[in-house]
Amino acid sequence: MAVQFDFLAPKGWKPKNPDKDYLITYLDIELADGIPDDRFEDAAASCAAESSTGTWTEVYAGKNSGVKLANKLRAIAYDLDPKTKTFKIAYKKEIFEEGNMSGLLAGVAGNIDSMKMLKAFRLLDIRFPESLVKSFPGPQFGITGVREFMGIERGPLLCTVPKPKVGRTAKEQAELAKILFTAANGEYQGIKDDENLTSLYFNKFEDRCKRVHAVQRDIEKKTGKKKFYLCNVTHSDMDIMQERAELIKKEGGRWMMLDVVTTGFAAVQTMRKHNPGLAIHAHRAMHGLLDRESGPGVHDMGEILDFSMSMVVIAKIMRLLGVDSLHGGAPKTKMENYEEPILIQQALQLDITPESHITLGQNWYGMKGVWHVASGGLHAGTIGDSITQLGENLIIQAGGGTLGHPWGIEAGVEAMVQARDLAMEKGDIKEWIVQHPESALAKAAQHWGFDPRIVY
Ligand code: CAP
Ligand code: MG
Repeated sequence: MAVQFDFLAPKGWKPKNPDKDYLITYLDIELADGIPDDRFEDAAASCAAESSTGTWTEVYAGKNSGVKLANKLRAIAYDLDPKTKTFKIAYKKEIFEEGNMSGLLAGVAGNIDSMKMLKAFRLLDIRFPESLVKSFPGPQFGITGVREFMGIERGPLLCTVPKPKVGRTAKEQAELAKILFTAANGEYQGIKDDENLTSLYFNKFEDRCKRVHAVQRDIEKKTGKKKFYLCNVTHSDMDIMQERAELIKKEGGRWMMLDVVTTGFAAVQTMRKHNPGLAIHAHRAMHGLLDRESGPGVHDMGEILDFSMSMVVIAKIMRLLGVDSLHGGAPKTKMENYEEPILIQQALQLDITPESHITLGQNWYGMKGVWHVASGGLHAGTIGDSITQLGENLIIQAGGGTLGHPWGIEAGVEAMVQARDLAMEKGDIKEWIVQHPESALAKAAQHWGFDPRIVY
């Protein structure tokens, strides 16, 4: 119950100059069983109260109570839609500390997702005002900076995660890197650690980092073609992560990989701050515990069942905190997408992200764009859709889809390169296969088809 201050806007009210003075959130809720629909306004006002300056009961309002400022800084619920139970909350920007994402989220997504009044809650989007956008570092390299150090002007970058996920020794992983970097006339760019490969007894971080980067340096020298290794520094000890990042730099690496959800927002911002000059690849392992919504209405404001925040919100946060690439979902992956991947791509890459029926849009004031990573059950028969739908500033990752090619690893690499180049030329894959029946791509399509193989 929102009390003491008025947290509900009059009908039709909209914030003036939102991008100058307000942070806006967009929420979708379901009222708890037994709470009648006519309490929706109260629920919206309570969300505004509990996430800004209010609480459940009237409190002392006399001398030194802070009530005057609390009233001035109170958040306002507006744009209420009783049919879809969606609404927006406008927060005065002064209620947030600039450059502090953890503090900000403790407000806008802190307690309200635990209120008894609700049985489901989804933070659909956050629109950040100019001052807050500019208070965060953003990507150090981004799309343009990575294209520069890779020496690649156009087209997606292709890479592979060794599969099995873990099991290779550091030496064996370096040998795989050699194959990936030399097959298909060296037209393949990268190798990536899996999200759960850190420093294990049979594959120590230091050993792996040295061996794979030695292969990278050697092949770059021989071929003149730049390669990349998304080397996983993930650890719950920030000092160890920093040491690992500095070893990558010392070994001539250009990227570090971070499991950004399991390490957390503070870790991402701190690694960006003390970055020894590496691009940051963000893996989102465990994001499903934050953004999974199993309700039928996740795409169209229908009924929701869970407590979650959208992947659009996570993508915006990661762009602000300064990652250079982020897994964002893609068409035809083995993983579930709760928002259309195009919405993630637009939040990661455009200078003006447009609004949509479930998002608020965003002005990025020139902040660099982030590579969208398409990954998860992809293979040469399906990557074309990612390029067609999401554009060319993509890192396309295929682990099983490359290493599982029936003719072997080199053929897997070749098929991926053929599929990428064909999609860049807007060619028709089925027609191309008819004309090239003996190709690695034809074999891949014969083996996996043109759709994702949903195995789990
Ligand atoms: C893909 C992957 C990636 C997922 C992450 C895996 O392997 O290495 O971690 O794609 O999901 O472990 O499953 P395959 P998302 O290429 O062999 O499927 O990109 O959705 O965050
Ligand atoms: Mg993985």
